[in-house]
Amino acid sequence: MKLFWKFLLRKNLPGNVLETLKYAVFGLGDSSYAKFNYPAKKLFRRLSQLGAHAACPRGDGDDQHFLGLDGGLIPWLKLLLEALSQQFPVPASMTPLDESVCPDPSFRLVETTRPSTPDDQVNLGLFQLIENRRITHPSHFQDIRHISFRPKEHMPEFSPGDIASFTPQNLPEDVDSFIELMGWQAFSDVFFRLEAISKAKAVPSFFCTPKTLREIVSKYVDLRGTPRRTLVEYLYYFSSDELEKEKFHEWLTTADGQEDMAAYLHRPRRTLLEVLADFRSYKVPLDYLLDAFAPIQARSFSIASSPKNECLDLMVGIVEYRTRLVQPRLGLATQFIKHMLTVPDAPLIRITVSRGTMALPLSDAPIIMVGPGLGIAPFRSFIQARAHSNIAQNYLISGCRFKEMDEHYADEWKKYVDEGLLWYRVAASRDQNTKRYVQHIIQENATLLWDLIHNNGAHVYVCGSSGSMPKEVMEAFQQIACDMLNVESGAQYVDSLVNQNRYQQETWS
Ligand code: 2AM
Repeated sequence: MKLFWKFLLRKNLPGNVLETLKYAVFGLGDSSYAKFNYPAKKLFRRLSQLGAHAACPRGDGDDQHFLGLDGGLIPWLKLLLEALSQQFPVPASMTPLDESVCPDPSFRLVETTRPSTPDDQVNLGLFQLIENRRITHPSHFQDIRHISFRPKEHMPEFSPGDIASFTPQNLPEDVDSFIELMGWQAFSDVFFRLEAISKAKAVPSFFCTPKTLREIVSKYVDLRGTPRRTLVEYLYYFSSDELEKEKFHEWLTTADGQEDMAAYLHRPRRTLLEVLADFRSYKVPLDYLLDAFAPIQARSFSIASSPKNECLDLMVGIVEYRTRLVQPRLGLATQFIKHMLTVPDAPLIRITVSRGTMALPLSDAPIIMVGPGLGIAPFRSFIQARAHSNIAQNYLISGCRFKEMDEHYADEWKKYVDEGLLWYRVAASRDQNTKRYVQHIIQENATLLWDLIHNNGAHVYVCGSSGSMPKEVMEAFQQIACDMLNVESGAQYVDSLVNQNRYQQETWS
């Protein structure tokens, strides 16, 4: 993408290459971020400036839409297909695709014998849980966990600011319910290997060794997620009851139907298990398992401990919320962490580490860390790592709701403060009548922070929820620059910090 973008910015683009180009752009993004679908917007505009012809208007996929990315994609695809079929009409000799005929499955599940070495015996990347402790007060509304794992072999290499990912598993009772709903009980303990039928699809690495159906369902099928539209397509193909079939058909093909489907499925966040329990006449053949059902996605968390420690720590917020359905919505990972990731019976889990977006400076320059709530997680890794090498000049500004309830790791910070390694301030937003936030602490300490940034080369890090916090924190730093430099706006100054990689942000929604 970078190369392509550089090419598009060239002053001397060869000839009129782009004047004959027809293009369409669909962005994938999340509107809770300030620069929502920025690359897609810029790309669309640049191509149009260069004389290329848009086949249809730009589409915006938005993770915040109640239908997920499909909310933008489905209407946009319709526009695109209409535009394309006008420009490239389908010859009369070709028969259009018959949507009522079920496509072949992409894979075949072939019965096989028990493998000689179950892959669980490969210890690399496997971790044993040693602690899963609630760190918010028992009467606080949020359940935030400190979770600690010890590697079976050795700690993978990582740097402070990096990310750990693991894939949660379904609860055994959920696995049983699913197998029963699908009528696949006879296969529960049979070993299967997966063969690709369609050349377009590769066998996922999870299936590298034979597994029982129970293990496949438990570790691969997302039973608690809201099903995708594809599931409804397969329920349509494989249901025998005319009324049920008609309903699925309407959901899939009409505008009113799509609204009905959203009201039933997406808005209340109905889970796959709940949906399957609501209908009775489907009989989905086992080979369609990977086509019809979505796989469990790995969850990523900022690593909250130093790479030099024996254990790898994470800070995890338990997700639980209500919709109009009677049962509260509990995420799959939440269930896994609450009920299966418990000492001493926790299964070994595979953890992979990857690069985060933030990294410590190479030098001993001061660091200013702004992390309300769970945003503090990567900073625990930063601080532990720097303390280990006796590097001082660590400035931490955190935020909680009530000091008694959710001021995370306060004792640990106190220890570092006493050792002279840490400057620590916390904004407790609800301990008084007026809200007190991290940006207030920044304002109150303007002289100190400015001296660190302007005269001592400090690096600034901001981590936390992507709502208005990152923007307001940046404005607080801009205001300091504006006041100290006596200029009209401090935006340019903070932009230059961003360009020097001295103002890094990691935010999520
Ligand atoms: P609140 O929920 O009381 O409004 C961690 O989530 C902390 O960040 C909470 O204390 C929360 O306060 C606070 N917070 C919420 N919105 C914020 C914002 N725009 N800027 C800074 N902190 C914010």
